Amino acid sequence: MQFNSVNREITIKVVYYGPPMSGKTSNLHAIHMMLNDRNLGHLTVLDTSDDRTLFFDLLPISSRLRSGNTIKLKLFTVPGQVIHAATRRVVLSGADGVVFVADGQRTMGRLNNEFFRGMRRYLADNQIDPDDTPTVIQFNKMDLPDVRSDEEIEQIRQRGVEPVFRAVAIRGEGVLETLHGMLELVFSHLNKRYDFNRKFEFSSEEFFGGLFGHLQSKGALEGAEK
Ligand SMILES: Nc1nc2c(ncn2[C@@H]2O[C@H](COP(=O)(O)OP(=O)(O)OP(=O)(O)O)[C@@H](O)[C@H]2O)c(=O)[nH]1
Ligand SMILES: [Mg+2]
Repeated sequence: MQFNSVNREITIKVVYYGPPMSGKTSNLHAIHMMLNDRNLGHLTVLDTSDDRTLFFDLLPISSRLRSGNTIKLKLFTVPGQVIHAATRRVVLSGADGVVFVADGQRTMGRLNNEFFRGMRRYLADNQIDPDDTPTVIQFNKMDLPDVRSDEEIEQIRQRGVEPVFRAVAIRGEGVLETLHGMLELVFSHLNKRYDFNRKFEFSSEEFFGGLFGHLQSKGALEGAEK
């Protein structure tokens, strides 16, 4: 987290991390489609001609609070291709939270695990304690055949400490729920660590209402509290 006292802007960095082609960039596209224009900045996608992320993608989202402070979320993705390992490490620097986008297909289990371990190692390389970093897991591509069953996902949820979400990012399903879950963790973490709510006159009702309120009224975020 960074606080700029001149323009009273609090910047929070969230990184979408995961194996190749798991749908990290698709999450950002879906968020860009669904959130209010007034909150959204420019979506920067740095990819190759075949849509593989080359360095990172970035979507800034901002929300101005009644207190006069502005919360600026910077959502980044890492490139999943094996050759871009060094870039993944750089993109994780300064991360306040990680959305781990796993590929829900059964054949991808080993790669998901490998990337999850890599993500923890790279956080540590950046002097960030992986055990003290808000992390949520999203199983994406759940529309495909031979994906993990509900029971398997439930077992994964019970074995770990991270909240787990299911998604079909290309249809936007589960994407905002995942983001909402991530931000809840990030804010409670910042609050514990820095007494964030009091110092910045932060109210999660105000923040989440401003960002997601128009969707809740449409029912698009049903189940987000789970
Ligand atoms: N069927 C299905 N395809 C998806 C889904 N999400 C993403 N895809 C497809 O999977 C491919 C990769 O998606 P990206 O979002 O570019 O994946 P990425 O994780 O950013 O990939 P890298 O940047 O190369 O690591 C694209 O062809 C997407 O259309 C999904 O939920 N279901
Ligand atoms: Mg990508």
